[in-house]
Amino acid sequence: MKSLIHYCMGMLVFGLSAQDISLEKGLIPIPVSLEKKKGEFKVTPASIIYFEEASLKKNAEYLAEYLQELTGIKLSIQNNSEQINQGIVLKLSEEIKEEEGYVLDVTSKRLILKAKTQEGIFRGLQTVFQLLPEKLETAKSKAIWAIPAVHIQDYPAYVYRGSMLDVSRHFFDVETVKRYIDHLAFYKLNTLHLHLSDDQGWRIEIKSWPKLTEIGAASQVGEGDGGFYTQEDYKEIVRYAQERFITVVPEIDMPGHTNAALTSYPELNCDGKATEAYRGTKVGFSSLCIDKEITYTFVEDVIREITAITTGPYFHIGGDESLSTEEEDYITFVNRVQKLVYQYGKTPIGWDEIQHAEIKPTTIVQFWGKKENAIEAAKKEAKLIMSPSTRAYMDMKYDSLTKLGLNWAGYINLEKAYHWDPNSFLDGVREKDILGVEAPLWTETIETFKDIQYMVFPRLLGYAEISWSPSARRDWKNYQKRLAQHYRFLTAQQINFYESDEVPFPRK
Ligand code: TNX
Repeated sequence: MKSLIHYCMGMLVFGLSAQDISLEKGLIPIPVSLEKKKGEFKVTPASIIYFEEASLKKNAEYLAEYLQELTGIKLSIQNNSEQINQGIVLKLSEEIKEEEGYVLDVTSKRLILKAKTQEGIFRGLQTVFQLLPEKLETAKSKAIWAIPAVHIQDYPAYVYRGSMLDVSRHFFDVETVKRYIDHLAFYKLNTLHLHLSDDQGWRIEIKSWPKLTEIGAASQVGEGDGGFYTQEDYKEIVRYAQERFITVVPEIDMPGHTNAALTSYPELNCDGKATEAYRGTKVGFSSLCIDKEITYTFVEDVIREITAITTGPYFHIGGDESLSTEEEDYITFVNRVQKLVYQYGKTPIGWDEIQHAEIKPTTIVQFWGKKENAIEAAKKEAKLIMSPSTRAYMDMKYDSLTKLGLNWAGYINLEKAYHWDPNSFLDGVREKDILGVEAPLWTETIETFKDIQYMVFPRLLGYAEISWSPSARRDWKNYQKRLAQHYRFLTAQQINFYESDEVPFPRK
């Protein structure tokens, strides 16, 4: 009897999956290659998740927890190094050459996910999640979750695939940042850049300079009390991100965008007087005092304390819009700070203006505004992160009707956000100059997680695809359709997203 019920349910699920999951259409980012096969693999409460090496235990648990969260049913996991011909198998394999690459083989008997690294397995699991129906049957007696039979080979186009969250203009607590990290993970992004300081607020505890958070964290744009991360909070964010193979890039923006520090410590100002807290949205009015030695003691302390609790290889020094710093002073400052970052064992990243200084070929330049800066940086052999404000700024309004956001870089609808190629975006910047792509979310107008989601979804999916999928696989028309299919995940996850008319979303 039971097997009859299973059989009927199976038919039902199969019937659903046949029209619901037209494979490629729902997958974002689109895989490098995908071959549909006959049949489907049925996950049931009795399915076992086998992992062949102990190092894959976390990935096996992650898969089990993901399913448990959706269904309440926990599959068992098992370390087993023998050849397994049934069930779900996670396996490290030398055959796969790309660090984050994976191969997924689904037949009616077995789902096997192979990768060179744990990271690759984690990326592949996101594909598995997107192949599952968005709503899973949760009654234990009926639970069968079907995954269509398929052979997928996949790896990323760029090693750096990120998003920036500005926690300075408005502060977002640890829980919110974790939810943001979950969103990034689902789309195979691997970097979270946190903009931790700006004129409006200093957001990370520095033990040797306690007033930065006693005074400098109390403000934000408009109303509200601001806030900050203790070093323990920050470590928790780094740990949570790391579990998802996401690197946190901390940014301390300097020498401009430093009013919060200048309010906290009078001695950092050239005239020795503390500035007033700032809750507006103007840019370019503040500067650390370039000629004072204490400035460099301060910067070194900050770099030392933050790098000590940052596991990733980068430290972002900002360097944008230092409009009240003389050019010569700016260069002196960036040269010194660049050296400090290397001294503490990290690779510096800076906004594109830093190319005016004597940057090393290993220093990374984040292009946002001036193409001449990007071209010069490439000439100096520095690698670029592509974040063109006219395409990749998620704080830009979608169109004139968008309530949140700004429009100084223009409106960015979904097509504009998706339909560009980093490798040919700037004459003079070639593929080999590019480390990756990052989509920043500045938060002058963004106050809540719902606001974040509205500006990010669905544009973020486009950036994820640009940074993961090869350009030959990217196509706006096909993407529109897949995005419409993907609607099922956006709604199932209760994401507050922008229902653009550019996409044939199913109407409720
Ligand atoms: C420019 S882009 C800035 C930020 C603002 C943003 C608003 C860049 C490196 N600096 O300070 O928040 O515009 O869109």
